[in-house]
Amino acid sequence: MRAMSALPPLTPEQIARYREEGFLPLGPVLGDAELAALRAEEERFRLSVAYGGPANQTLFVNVQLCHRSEPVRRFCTQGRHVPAVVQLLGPDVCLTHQQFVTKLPDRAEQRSDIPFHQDDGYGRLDPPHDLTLWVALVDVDETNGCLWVVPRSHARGLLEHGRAAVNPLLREAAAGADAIALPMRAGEGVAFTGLTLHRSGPNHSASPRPGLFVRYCHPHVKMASEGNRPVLEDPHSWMIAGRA
Ligand SMILES: O=C(O)CCC(=O)C(=O)O
Repeated sequence: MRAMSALPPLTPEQIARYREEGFLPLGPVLGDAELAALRAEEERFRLSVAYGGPANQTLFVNVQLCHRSEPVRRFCTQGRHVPAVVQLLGPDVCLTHQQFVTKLPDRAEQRSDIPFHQDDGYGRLDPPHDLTLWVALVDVDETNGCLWVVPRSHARGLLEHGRAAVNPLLREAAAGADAIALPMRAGEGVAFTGLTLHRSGPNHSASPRPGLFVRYCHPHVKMASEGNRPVLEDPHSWMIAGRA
């Protein structure tokens, strides 16, 4: 049984690695009880929403859940990763987006593939002063759709995104060949910048692959994809450290 304990503060080397590589594995960010609660919440939301997609849809995304889920709210605002987020992004930090992303088994197909993109290629923040935490809610590897990242890609700035070939609802940016897979154990998290190219492959296992995506930003950024609205005017934005 894994209990919750504070993450040790990030070392200067870890912080430098995040700045250079554009991502940083944080190790376990969930205890067993929290992991079970978040897995139950993921299933509750996925099963309660009438998705309008095709009958054979395998990619499910449920967004902005803090006001509907105490376990999600507690994790996003007080999780053991929060001090690390403050070290990497702070001292002033705002929560701006959360979502469960689940890939049901794709059999031999690619339907739940999420092509390479930057998070700023979807919801652009200006300036791009943001960080995503992605948490595995089951063990993930290349078979069931783990994350892939392109180290140092954040240094290329915001890239052009087009409609994804595999799914017209998704966007895609050209990536190059130097991506690395990030296999993770259930409950582990990885932090990456909003400009870090990443993707996740299809789920070729026999079980669902749920993940939790949480995006933080500086409280003064503007939501460039939404008419330059200040992020704190969005009802889903919450201060979690420092001040606005
Ligand atoms: O959960 C995943 O597989 C990846 C999600 C992702 O990359 C995103 O939502 O930007």
